[in-house]
Amino acid sequence: MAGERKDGGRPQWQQEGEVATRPDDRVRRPRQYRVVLLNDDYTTMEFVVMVLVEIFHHPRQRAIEIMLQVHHQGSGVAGIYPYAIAESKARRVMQLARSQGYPLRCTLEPA
Ligand code: TYC
Repeated sequence: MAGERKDGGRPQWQQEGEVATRPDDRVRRPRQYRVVLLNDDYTTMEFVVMVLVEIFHHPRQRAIEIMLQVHHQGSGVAGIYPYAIAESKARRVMQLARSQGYPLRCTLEPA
């Protein structure tokens, strides 16, 4: 019959008699976001290390490395999470910083 298709109109990855799986599982993975810490001249190194340990659960030695990366390079990745978690951690960092009088800032970047 004119216009009839053997594949029933299904996409190539879901032909008749085959299991319907996506060609690449990555398309189902929720998007991840980097929480990026920014350097400033006033927040103490110890406060940044404390934030990296308490909010991002890094071991102290790793927290010191990340803090020094931010201090020397201007920014550094504190962690990578789904959006809602990344946003919540970034908010907590800045609320805690403000409560102590520090200007520490962080931003989110698509990973
Ligand atoms: N540059 C700050 C200082 O010398 C330390 C610092 C590190 C501040 C990392 C912010 O995200 C930051 N006291």
